[in-house]
Amino acid sequence: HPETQYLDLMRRIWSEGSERIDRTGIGTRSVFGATLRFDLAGGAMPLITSKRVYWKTATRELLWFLDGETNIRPLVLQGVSIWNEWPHARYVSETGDDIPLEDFVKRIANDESFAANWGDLGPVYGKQWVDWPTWRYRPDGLYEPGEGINQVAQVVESLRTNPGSRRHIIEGWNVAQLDRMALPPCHKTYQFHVADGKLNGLLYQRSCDVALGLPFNLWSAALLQRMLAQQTDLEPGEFIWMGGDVHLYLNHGELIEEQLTREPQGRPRLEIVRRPDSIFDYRIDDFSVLDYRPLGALKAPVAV
Ligand code: UFP
Repeated sequence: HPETQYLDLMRRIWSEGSERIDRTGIGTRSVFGATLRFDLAGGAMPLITSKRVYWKTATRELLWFLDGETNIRPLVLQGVSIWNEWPHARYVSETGDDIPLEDFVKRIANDESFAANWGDLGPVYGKQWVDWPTWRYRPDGLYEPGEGINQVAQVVESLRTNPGSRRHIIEGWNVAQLDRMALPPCHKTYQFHVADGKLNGLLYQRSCDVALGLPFNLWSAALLQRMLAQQTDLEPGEFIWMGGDVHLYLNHGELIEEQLTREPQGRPRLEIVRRPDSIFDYRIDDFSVLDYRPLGALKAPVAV
């Protein structure tokens, strides 16, 4: 079963990873460099079944990236809470107002100008993917903003017109803007490859929380690949995931020990029920997951 790769990686890190203090202070066991491969033929998806993964949440996040959004408000309004901790932490530390997370999120939902001030994550994925900032010289020697670059649109175009290219890349790692991002991109580089009428995809993830992050990251990357394949009239091929610092947090032990007793459950498939006119026109209802009968959800605290 393809998911065995995920469980084996988890097991190996938990038993052999080097223990180290990380940025969050929680501590991790970590290995450096790991690869997972999944065949997406026939609608197969790397959707973890040994616990329930909220693939609709991950899908809403991906659609939010494609909208060029970097403010958590549109996610909050859809009940997606995955990015809430970061703006909350910034608000508390910058204002000294010790408002509970739940109340902060309510305020983001109900107060548009509060959300504009405090809900933004900086120029994270959405900004870089579809509006990578550029600058140009003016005749007087000063800079002015140039037109943003839509990398996603460019990749769709290059897949269509120049499939053999080795430059089908979507990059999140804008070195000049890292210091303004709530979190520098983890799933930072996507590369696509066309061979034999199939679209292959590769994600390089510099830092990976295997228990909580990776199930989402696998789903989202494979979903993006499926959407691109549909838009470019290619069959989905192989999806390859490569991780740099691949780790488990020491406070995720209970989740890990439980998940490692479990077996993968069946082969979920994704059907895209509509073919939108562009990569930017997908909606949550376009995606239907079949044969997904996971074991129960497993909860653990996210490291901020
Ligand atoms: N992380 C993921 N996947 C993501 C995401 C974050 O695994 O999509 F946004 C985890 C990796 C790491 C932490 O544990 O979040 C980021 O911390 P750092 O920037 O110090 O690597």
